[in-house]
Amino acid sequence: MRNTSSIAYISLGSNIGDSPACMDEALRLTAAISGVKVAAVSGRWRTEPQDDKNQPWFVNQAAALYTGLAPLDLLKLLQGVENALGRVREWGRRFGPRTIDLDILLYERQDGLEQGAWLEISLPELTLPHPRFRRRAFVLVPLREVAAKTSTKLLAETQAALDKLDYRLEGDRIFQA
Ligand code: PH2
Ligand code: MG
Ligand code: MG
Repeated sequence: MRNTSSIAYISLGSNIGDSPACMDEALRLTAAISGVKVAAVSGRWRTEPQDDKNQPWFVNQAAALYTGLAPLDLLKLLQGVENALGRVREWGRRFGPRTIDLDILLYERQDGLEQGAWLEISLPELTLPHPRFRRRAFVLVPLREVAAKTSTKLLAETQAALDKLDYRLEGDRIFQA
C-alpha cells in the first residue's frame, strides 16, 4: 500500500437503476484502488433532486478516504469507477440523472505545513473545495455523519453550513426546495 498521508472526502450519488447496489459496487471498487483506504462511510439518504428538478430522487452517501494519491490521480481513478459502473454522460445535461456520481468534496494533507487546511485547486477538471457542496443538504447531511467519525473541524463546518440552509429531514429522506 502506498503512503496514506491525506484524507479526501467524497460524495456518492445515484438515481438510475439499483442505486444501493451501484453504491455498494462503487465503494468496493474504490476500496480496491491501490493507494486508497476507505476510512469511514455515512448512511444512505434518499434526497430530493437539486439543480435539475425534473428527475427521480437520488440516493446519496458520503465517505472519507485515506490516500497517498494526488487529487488529480484520485479524480481519474474515481472516474474509472464511474465508467466501470456504466456511467453515461448525457450531452448538455450537466446535473441530470446518473447511475453513479463520485465527487471529491475536500482534500486535506495530513503531513506538514498544510495540516488543518483544505487544499485549494482551480483547474478545468477539478475545483476544490467542491464549489457547490456547502449549499446542498444532500451532501452536507451525510458528510456530517462521516465528519463525526473523522474530524471535529469538519463536523463544525458542516453543521455551520447546514444551519444556513432551508431543508428538512424525515426518516432517511432529505427535502430541500
Ligand atoms: N447531483 C447532481 C444534481 N442534483 N440532487 C440530489 N438530490 N443528489 C445528487 O447527488 C445530485 C442532485 C449533480 O451531480
Ligand atoms: Mg455531482
Ligand atoms: Mg460528478
